[in-house]
Amino acid sequence: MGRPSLTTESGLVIYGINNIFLVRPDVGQGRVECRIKGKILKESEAEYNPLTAGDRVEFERDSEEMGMILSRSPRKNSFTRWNIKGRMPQTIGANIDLLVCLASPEIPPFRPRFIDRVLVAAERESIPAAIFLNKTDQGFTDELALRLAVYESLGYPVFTGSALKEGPGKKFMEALKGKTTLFFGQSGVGKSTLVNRLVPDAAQKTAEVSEKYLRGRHTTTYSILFERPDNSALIDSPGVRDFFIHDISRDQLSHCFPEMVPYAGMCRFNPCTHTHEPGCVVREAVSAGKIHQDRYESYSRILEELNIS
Ligand SMILES: Nc1nc2c(ncn2[C@@H]2O[C@H](COP(=O)(O)OP(=O)(O)OP(=O)(O)O)[C@@H](O)[C@H]2O)c(=O)[nH]1
Ligand SMILES: [Mg+2]
Ligand SMILES: [Zn+2]
Repeated sequence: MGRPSLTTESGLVIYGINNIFLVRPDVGQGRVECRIKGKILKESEAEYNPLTAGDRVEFERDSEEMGMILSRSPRKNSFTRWNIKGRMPQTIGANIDLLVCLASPEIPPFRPRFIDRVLVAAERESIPAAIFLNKTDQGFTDELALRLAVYESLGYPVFTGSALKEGPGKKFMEALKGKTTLFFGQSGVGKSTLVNRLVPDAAQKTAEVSEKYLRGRHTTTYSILFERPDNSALIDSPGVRDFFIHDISRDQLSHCFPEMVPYAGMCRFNPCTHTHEPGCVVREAVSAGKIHQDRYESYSRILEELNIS
């Protein structure tokens, strides 16, 4: 058994922790544990974590199971979370075909404001987004149904189900086919439970939501990709408590609200922040009930934050 020759291979990043990256080679079986050759990738010099689940890389092996990453292939897109007011960016998935924002009705509580932020971030990256309301066994009120209908009317598919009890349903499974889907959401909404349901040998850790605070326990700590036999892949990601919108300009923000897009450039002032300016067609649309008040409220709050940061 000699040392394998140094040929360049390509592969898919399954996860990265502490600068060790697990790569699934495109050709052949198994997994290769890789480090980055020369410690820094030129494609990612300014980034907090250079590689994440879903990235495609070129690597060379120094043994059957160990190797060195030479480069990162250009990304179609990537999804980054900025917690603590934009001070700690973390890329949690790359080359995503669908972002599913998971939510739950009660434990943890349903937070449309949080969902709106995630949708804005997805729009910004042009990543198609959908909502999965999990834990329907914990209750499903008419009010919640109405709130979800708003998202559906905006073109975001809405799925409901229970990862733990009856499963996610056929419609959801159809939507995942052939795609790389990122599961994202507050801690404790059931992302890992859903992954375990859909990938029988995933064995992702799950943990009960704190009864006292109705918050999850941040059980998943790094993004990890699972491939399914139907040519789809799922990325489980670490849950967050808050989600901040960061590197987006104030003018750009309304482009990330699909219901505001038809009014682009129609206000008396241009640019218009759609907050106080006279002759603002967006605010007229809110008053006329064409834009949902609550979505407008999310817009205003994010804009306010962008002013401060
Ligand atoms: N009743 C009910 N409980 C669920 C359902 N799905 C998940 N849970 C429970 O919710 C808790 C949190 O689930 P996890 O899968 O760990 O949540 P997560 O979103 O991965 O959380 P983080 O990894 O912290 O982001 C666990 O106790 C699960 O058993 C469901 O459909 N119904
Ligand atoms: Mg989890
Ligand atoms: Zn306006």
